[in-house]
Amino acid sequence: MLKWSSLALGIATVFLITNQEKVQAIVINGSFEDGFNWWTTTGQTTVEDSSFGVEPADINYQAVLETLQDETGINSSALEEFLELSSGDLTSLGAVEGSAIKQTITVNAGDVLTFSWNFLTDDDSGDQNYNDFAFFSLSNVNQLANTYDATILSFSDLAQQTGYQSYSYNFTTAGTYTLGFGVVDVGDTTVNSALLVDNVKLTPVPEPTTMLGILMGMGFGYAAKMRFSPQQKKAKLK
Ligand SMILES: [Ca+2]
Ligand SMILES: [Ca+2]
Ligand SMILES: [Ca+2]
Repeated sequence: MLKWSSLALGIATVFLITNQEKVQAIVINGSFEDGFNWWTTTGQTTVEDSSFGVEPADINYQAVLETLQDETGINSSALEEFLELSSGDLTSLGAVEGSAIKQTITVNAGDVLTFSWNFLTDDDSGDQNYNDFAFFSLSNVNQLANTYDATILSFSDLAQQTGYQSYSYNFTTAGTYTLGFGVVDVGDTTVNSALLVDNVKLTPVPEPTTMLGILMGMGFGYAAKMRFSPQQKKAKLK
């Protein structure tokens, strides 16, 4: 009886503290099985199954972002604005136009973002002036691959690919972020490249506050024991 009440108090304390401090860190529809619901898109973006010529990394569908074959694409300055980047983050890298998707996420320090990606290109000229690239963004641009990395033959409409790869990112600072994925034409607006994205996930990691909660819970439990122990002894004697 006594032990259970101490335990319940401890658990309640942990629950209260973790609930106050932690946010629910989640990417909704991160596998694109529900189209682009919960995502915002710009440029040429589609959700494709294996008939695209590449097997999705997770279940039946994957996001496909392309750099557009015509010259009416989303220019890089507009992409910077869309992804809430600083002016010049993409244009300074030679990016001319492209496509992107984004979702707002709220994370705790220690949460881990993981996703699968595959970069495809028709631009296998080996010319660094037209070195299209794919990236993901939080508050800055993180390049995933460029045309030199796409060394595997692709059976889609695009000639070369990197193949699906996994990426993992650890958040060191809690907060609300704009998570973006993009692909850009570099140097000119021609010769298509694509970024395939699938299985975007956030894995929560216990915070130090959880440990504090457990320790405080243990403290309360101990205090309760000290207070009620004599009464229990008395009850036992009766
Ligand atoms: Ca999927
Ligand atoms: Ca283009
Ligand atoms: Ca290009």
